[in-house]
Amino acid sequence: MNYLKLGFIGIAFALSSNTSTAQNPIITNQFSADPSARVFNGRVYVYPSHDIKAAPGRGRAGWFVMEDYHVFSSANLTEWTDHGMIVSQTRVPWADPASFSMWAPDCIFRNGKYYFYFPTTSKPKTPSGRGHFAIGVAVADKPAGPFKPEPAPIAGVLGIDPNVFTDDDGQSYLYWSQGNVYGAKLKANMLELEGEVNTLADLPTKGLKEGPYMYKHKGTYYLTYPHVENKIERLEYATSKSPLGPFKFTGVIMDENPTGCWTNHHSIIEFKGQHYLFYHSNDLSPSFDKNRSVRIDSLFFNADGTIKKVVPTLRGVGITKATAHIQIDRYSEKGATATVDFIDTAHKFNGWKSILPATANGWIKYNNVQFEPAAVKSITVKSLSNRGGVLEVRDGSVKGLVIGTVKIPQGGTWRNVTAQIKPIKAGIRNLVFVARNSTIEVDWVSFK
Ligand code: FUB
Repeated sequence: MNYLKLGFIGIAFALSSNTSTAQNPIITNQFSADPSARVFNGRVYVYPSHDIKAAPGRGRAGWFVMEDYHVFSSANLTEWTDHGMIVSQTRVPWADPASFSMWAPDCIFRNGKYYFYFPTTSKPKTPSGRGHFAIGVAVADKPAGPFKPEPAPIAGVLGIDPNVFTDDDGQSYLYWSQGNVYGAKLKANMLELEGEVNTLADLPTKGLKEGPYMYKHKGTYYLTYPHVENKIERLEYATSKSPLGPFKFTGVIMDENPTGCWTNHHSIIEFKGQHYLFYHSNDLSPSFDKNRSVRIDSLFFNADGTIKKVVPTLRGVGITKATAHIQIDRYSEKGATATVDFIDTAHKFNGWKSILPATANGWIKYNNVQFEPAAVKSITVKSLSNRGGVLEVRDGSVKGLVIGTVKIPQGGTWRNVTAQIKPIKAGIRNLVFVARNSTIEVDWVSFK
């Protein structure tokens, strides 16, 4: 990919808060990409890039357009709070304020402060000149800011996609990319390089590599990175016994995105004993892959230290409360004739619906729904059915016990239909939804 050197940026204020429940993608109020996930104070914070649509005077049509960053957090990986904009291209002293090139960031806690690293285009040195990608730092006392950008970018670093890793001995490292992948020690102040820049050796030489993310697991250093082995990026990893290599190519974490989204960019965390891969696809913009959306799926290490390939899902991760609006279009499994579409193709941020035909394999399954000890007595389904139908809710499998039968009246408009259900024991259940009589469209279901 020929990344243009555009310019830009800004600061950080925690603005309005906005919490919503989501599966994949996890952020549905805006486009988001390049997620850097971190665990701070028992919560997961995600620092993504923020794609927007180009408009006259706002970025370049057909390319990445990115003017600021938001931060999001969650205690359970399903309910996400948007803490608002934290850094913008107009508030970084050294950045070109009109370059719309605030690409993949990272954030790390050190010395009692939160250091937010971001690439953007520097101000051109002459009126007719061009800036270049540099990496800046903004510092905060809290993970959601306010962040104050440093007056100048990190000296000696040209490139994109910063990632910071602190080893067990307290030494921090900065990784970034620009054709190759680079790594260097950081001084304790986290704002300057200490010593030389290393080109990380023994990675694939053919095809773009970018977005490095260092992860240490059981004494091994995993340099993980997107790489174009074929036509678009896939996520790979190389391992070493040292944070600056040499590395040995070890495997693929995630294959190329089936939607054709050209980029992928990721991070890995361990949270409450489980590893997670944060990555992106283009769920909310299927026909333009520079308007992306962040996803999460579980990641597992094999006993020999290799990583099991992660298969992208819509269900994503986490337990969904029975009383939430359960978006069954983010399914765990489905029969061949069940489909998913946008509720309103002109307004994709309104989300998706499931379309369940009354055929043998028109079912959809949604796993890991938490029913609390206080018994739920009814289910409400936001649905429509042009010819009228019956929605069966089954426990566990397509042939499982029917726990609810909801008569969906004939009509082409969405309505909330409530029906009594059989008693359900407290615990985590997998639910299957089956249409009878005719096709039923479902926006969400919820128990009460
Ligand atoms: O988001 C802009 C660029 O696309 C990132 O910096 C790359 O890693 C790729 O995801």
